[in-house]
Amino acid sequence: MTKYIVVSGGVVSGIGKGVIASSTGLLLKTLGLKVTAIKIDPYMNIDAGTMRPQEHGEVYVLNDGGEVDLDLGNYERYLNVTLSRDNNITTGKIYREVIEKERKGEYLGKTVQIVPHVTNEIQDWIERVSKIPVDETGEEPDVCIVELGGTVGDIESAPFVEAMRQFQFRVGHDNFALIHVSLVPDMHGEQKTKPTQTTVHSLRGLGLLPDLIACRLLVPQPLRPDTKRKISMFCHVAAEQVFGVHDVSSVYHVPLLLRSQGIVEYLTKRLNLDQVHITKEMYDRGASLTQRWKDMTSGSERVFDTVNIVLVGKYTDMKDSYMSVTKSLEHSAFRVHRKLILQWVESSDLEPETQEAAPARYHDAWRAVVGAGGILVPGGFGNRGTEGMLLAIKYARDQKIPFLGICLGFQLAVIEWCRNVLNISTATSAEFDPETKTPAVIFMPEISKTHMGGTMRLGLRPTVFEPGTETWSKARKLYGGAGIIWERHRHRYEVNPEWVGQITKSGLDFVGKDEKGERMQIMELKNHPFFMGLQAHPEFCTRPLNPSPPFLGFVAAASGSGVLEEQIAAQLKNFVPPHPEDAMVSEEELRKGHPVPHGQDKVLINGTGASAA
Ligand SMILES: *[C@@H]1O[C@H](CO)[C@@H](O)[C@H](O)[C@H]1NC(C)=O
Ligand SMILES: *[C@@H]1O[C@H](CO)[C@@H](O)[C@H](O)[C@H]1NC(C)=O
Ligand SMILES: CC(=O)N[C@H]1CO[C@H](CO)[C@@H](O)[C@@H]1O
Repeated sequence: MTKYIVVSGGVVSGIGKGVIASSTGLLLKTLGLKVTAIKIDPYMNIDAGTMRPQEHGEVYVLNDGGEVDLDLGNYERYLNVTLSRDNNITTGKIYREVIEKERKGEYLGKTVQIVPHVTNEIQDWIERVSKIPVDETGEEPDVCIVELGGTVGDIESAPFVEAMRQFQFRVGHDNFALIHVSLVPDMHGEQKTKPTQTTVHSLRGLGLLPDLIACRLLVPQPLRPDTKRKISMFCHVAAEQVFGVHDVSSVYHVPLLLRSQGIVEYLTKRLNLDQVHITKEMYDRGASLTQRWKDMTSGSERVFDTVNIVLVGKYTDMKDSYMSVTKSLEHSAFRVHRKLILQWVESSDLEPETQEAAPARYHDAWRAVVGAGGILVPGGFGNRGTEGMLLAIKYARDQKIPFLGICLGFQLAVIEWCRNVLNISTATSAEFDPETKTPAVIFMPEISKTHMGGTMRLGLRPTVFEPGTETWSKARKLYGGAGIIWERHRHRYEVNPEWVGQITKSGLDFVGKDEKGERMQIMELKNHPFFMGLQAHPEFCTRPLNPSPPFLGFVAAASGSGVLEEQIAAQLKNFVPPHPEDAMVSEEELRKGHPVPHGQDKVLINGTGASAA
């Protein structure tokens, strides 16, 4: 029987419910349990791809091409699992399912209502998805964390709260626990419990009893014993059921903070976790995870050397849209024992027009770029600000500063090369100028089997390294020397295959291509400390204990001499892909024309996203 831990929120959203939920999952993993996660987003969208990144942060892409909320990224990273688009439930998806059933006559003409039809659909969905294997064991998970987005009491979340109320009886008391995350405001040193009392009160009114109350304090001071007692008393729970989660130096400390307050013991008792069968192998794995996590967090505290990375992008004031990029840099910095100093530069600030309009901004932006240990140009949208990115790339190339280009950043590095090395001054992307006569980057959709016509290239795809690259390519070595690697993609535009000959001849190598050799996927410049670009989004597959290889290489190169060589040697020995075996297909199968993992070719690969590069 699967154990369910529902994590709900009260008072306000955005106080780190996702981190508390994924930290809880991680702690259970250290016991040797197999853990999966489901995120419920109580809004009507069916696909995160259609939402504006300014409003919602990053669009996170899954192996199966699902475009989801950045919270699923949190779970994949903490739990080292591979989730599917079904792990994310929105009101829109549930309603669509119910309406489709109604159209097919499955309700036998009865009146279709929120209760029971929508609430049943929610419960069925959770039960079904919680059983899908998500890790290298290929077995059903033991525990499923269900994070309920929004706050209890919202109109939007009402059907989900009711579904959870019923669900506790469906699966039984021993298999259902609820963690309620609440805010404890700190007003001039006084910790206020009233909001928590109110939200727990309304939770009870809706028929849900909290097993644990996680009190979030947005200050570095821990929850005081008297506050804890007060909450315990007024919320009718034992003191051991009240947890404090104050601000800690990094989110990676949150699991340790929760454990020190006894969450593992509590949940073990409450859910009878000691009766779950755990193999010796899983038990050992859990123990080693505990140790490695501790080493990572305590190691990061003793670090004094810094690595200075400049991210040249758009929406840089919406830092959430680069969540996975930031995480990849963070994980890499952990590995190389450096403190990450990340500076955000709005790319248009680097353009000559800004020099006239806002000279101070222009100079600040350039000062950051010039002082950078490494320059990163991530994925992005549309034309605005691309000239600034091109200037930053040229600077990195000329001045031999480590550079990493992701998706649009990769395409722009190729355009910069065509303009400034091949002297094709009008070289550009068909995305910016559909009429251009000199397209270095063209529209090149993927032909979908299930969908008529071309669609966005979305989801896990292989990259095959060119023969001979094993001797010199940094990218290949960072991936442990593998011949084929797998990363997630999300794009419609590609390097123009007709230009590849002259680009390669002039010295920029495409070391990795798709399985047919038609799409350019990894570029690298020899005679440069580190100059690499990827069409894929490797940031979606980074793990705290297994940083994304290109990011690791980039951060290592930016950390000073010798560090990259050290990391390459370590990767050649130890690199493990973050994907379970069956997410990837063998070389022979690729040759026989299986460009996407089994099962996934049947999935609707329907990019609804905005004009992603
Ligand atoms: C591009 O122009 C530069 C400077 O005029 C010249 O040195 C270089 O050879 C040219 N490159 C090509 C590929 O024509
Ligand atoms: C993470 O998952 C991958 C694939 O499922 C597995 O090969 C790897 O060993 C896991 N890593 C850790 C640290 O558990
Ligand atoms: C099994 C199932 O219901 N899958 C759905 C998950 O959500 C996506 C996107 O809304 C649907 O396309 C699937 O049918």
